[in-house]
Amino acid sequence: CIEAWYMDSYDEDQRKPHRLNPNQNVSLEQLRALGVFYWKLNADIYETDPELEQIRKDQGYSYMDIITIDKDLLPNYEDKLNMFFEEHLHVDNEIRYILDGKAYFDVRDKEDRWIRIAMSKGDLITLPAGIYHRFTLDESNYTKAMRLFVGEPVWKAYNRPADHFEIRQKYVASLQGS
Ligand code: KMT
Ligand code: NI
Repeated sequence: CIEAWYMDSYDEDQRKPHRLNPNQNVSLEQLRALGVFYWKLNADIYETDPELEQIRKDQGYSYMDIITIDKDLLPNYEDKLNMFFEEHLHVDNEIRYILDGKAYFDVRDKEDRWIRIAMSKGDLITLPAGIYHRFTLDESNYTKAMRLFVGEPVWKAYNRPADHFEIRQKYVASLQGS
């Protein structure tokens, strides 16, 4: 299962865990209340996995590609990592399935505090459209991830502040009472 926790506020080295002291974990239930959903799959068989097929069918994830985030394999590695770590939102859900390696997805909670979600092989996560988030590698500096999308992919990221976006207002409204 994934582990998630509230982050400290130190700026140095984004690849470190940045846990609070004492640590404050965040449950899957708390993540669900933010619209973040999680599946555990068998990444060894991702090419033929019927469970993945079922999720893609149920959720309409018609598009998929694979991104390898590695200094020697990804063009413009540093620029891309810097971009991914800028706090941003998308007008569509962000769906990522970790096939190998590790990574952190950070999401803002209702009180605007950072939650760090530690993803490793076999973890599939969906971040709702309109949530402020960011992405980083951890200290192992490598991940391979499947990107899924409903229809033609739109990777456009809007850096914070993007509060005037309709999707942001819709997302914030969806948090009421959850
Ligand atoms: C995003 O928009 O935050 C990303 O695409 C993160 C990198 S994909 C593993
Ligand atoms: Ni994103």
